[in-house]
Amino acid sequence: MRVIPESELIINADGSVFHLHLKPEQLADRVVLVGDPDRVSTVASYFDTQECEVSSREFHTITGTYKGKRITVVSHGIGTDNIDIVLNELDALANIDFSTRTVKPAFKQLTLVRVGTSGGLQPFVPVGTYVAAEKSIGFDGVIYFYANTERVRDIAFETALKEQLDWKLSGLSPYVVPADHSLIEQITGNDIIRGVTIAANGFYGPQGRELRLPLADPKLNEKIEAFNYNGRQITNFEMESSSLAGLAALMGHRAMTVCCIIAGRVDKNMNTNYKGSLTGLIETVLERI
Ligand code: R1P
Repeated sequence: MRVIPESELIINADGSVFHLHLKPEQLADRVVLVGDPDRVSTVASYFDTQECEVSSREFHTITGTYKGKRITVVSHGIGTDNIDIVLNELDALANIDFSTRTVKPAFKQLTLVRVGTSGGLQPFVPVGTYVAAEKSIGFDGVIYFYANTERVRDIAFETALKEQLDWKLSGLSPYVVPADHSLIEQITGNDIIRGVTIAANGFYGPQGRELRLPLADPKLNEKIEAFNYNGRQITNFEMESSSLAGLAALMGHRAMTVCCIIAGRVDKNMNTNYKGSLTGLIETVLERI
């Protein structure tokens, strides 16, 4: 059996995993992911009991129970590259024996729901709407570093996307990954729209925001808004859903992202006072996870 070297799976002196600083016994099977470390305390404020709280860099974790369900809430910071760290370390906590550094014989499946904020790209997802990423489009490249991504990607959707967007940004090839279907069914009621979410690899240029630097393709957002593949339109921009859906699917975990729309990118409006609508989404996810 392969023993994973110390440089590949880094375990701290206290027996915790490198970045998250969590120990295997501190992780629940149900995981709520949020970007902002402060939002972890907001989620945990709904817990009936709290068993541990750990902070390391942007990764803030609380494990506790909500109506008898053991749940871990962890912050991942911003960006798909952070999701690579969080997903690999959560998976290691669940599926690697830290004492022998070998993969455990029985696979433990995690259920991972990211609750985020997002910019809307269509009139039917105004500020205040909740949108689940039934499919995620990755402008990042995280999953390309792993083998056999074809088995989790929607290649036909990718082809339509590159054609309709007349994709010309050199060195980048957007990928498309569906979220876990059973989890979408479980979490998404009539109060959550099923959408197609772009996970951009930046907040400004990669989402078509022009401050001082001109954009390589100034028409890209217009083309994104006009995109239509078998009746599916692109609903929103955020920055993590693609690598979350992709890595979780490759690993065998159930994962999805659901976001509260806090900015209307078409109408150019913004709700800076979005915390109320976000707590509504947090409560919904805690009930349904
Ligand atoms: C950018 O401001 C951040 O907000 C969105 C983006 O995905 C990115 O992480 O989500 P969160 O509110 O979950 O962090």
